[in-house]
Amino acid sequence: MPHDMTLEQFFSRLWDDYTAMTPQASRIHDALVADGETIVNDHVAFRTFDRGPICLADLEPHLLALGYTPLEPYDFDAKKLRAWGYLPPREDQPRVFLSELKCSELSAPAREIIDELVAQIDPARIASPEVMWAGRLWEAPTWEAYRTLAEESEYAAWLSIIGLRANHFTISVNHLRRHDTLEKLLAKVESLGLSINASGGRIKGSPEVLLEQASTLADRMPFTFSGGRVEEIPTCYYEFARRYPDADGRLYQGFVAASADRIFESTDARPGHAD
Ligand code: OOG
Ligand code: NI
Repeated sequence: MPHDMTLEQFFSRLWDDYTAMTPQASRIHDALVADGETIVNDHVAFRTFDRGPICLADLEPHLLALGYTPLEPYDFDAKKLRAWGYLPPREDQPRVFLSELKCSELSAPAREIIDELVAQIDPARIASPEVMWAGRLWEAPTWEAYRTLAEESEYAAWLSIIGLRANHFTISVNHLRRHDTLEKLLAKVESLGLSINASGGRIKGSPEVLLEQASTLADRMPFTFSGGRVEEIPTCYYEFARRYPDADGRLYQGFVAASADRIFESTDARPGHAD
């Protein structure tokens, strides 16, 4: 799927869409820049359903066309998710984490709701890399359908209303000068009045697993469901990551499944109430 979008154009468009959904990200970004920091992205993440034409294998060609290399797969049994990590063609560009929901593991009613959403997708939309920030490719679901999905999968419910876009960008703590530990950075984020995802602890991972991560709780905005009901829903969040060198002195490049499992919960409708 060759296309002529440069990496810079891709991430600039992705960032614009993301910050429109996630005003807290601009606030954090700008506050750090005001402190003299240079922001480098560690990674960005996308979510999708494992259903054509938007399953992981259908979206991956856009990453490959940008020069990305698949690194390794991850599995999240309890959350019914699988994912791949990708390495960028240049070190100054973000890694990518792309996950998909294993729809066949949901109940028949939940599967039917997802099938109805996915059936509305115009397959022509998938041909352009812009699909990666296309948002919903289907009509808004009803509140009842959203709740049915949420009972089985917060991820499914979130995806049904937010659609395809970066669900977070991640600041590389390694590249910060003043806020050079997760705790210092989290204190700064909290000083802006923003909340941290505490599921599994504020800081997930450790130097021993070569990766420490933390994230905000997703921003919230009113959403009009099909039928007219308006409810406040979680949108997207910001993540912070600090990588450590391995035994060969090479900075760890992968993700850590046990930590990722908790970071997913940054978009839970009722944070802290997850399984
Ligand atoms: C992805 C959660 C996992 C990480 O860095 O491990 C993750 C998501 O919320 O879709 O971002
Ligand atoms: Ni992440």
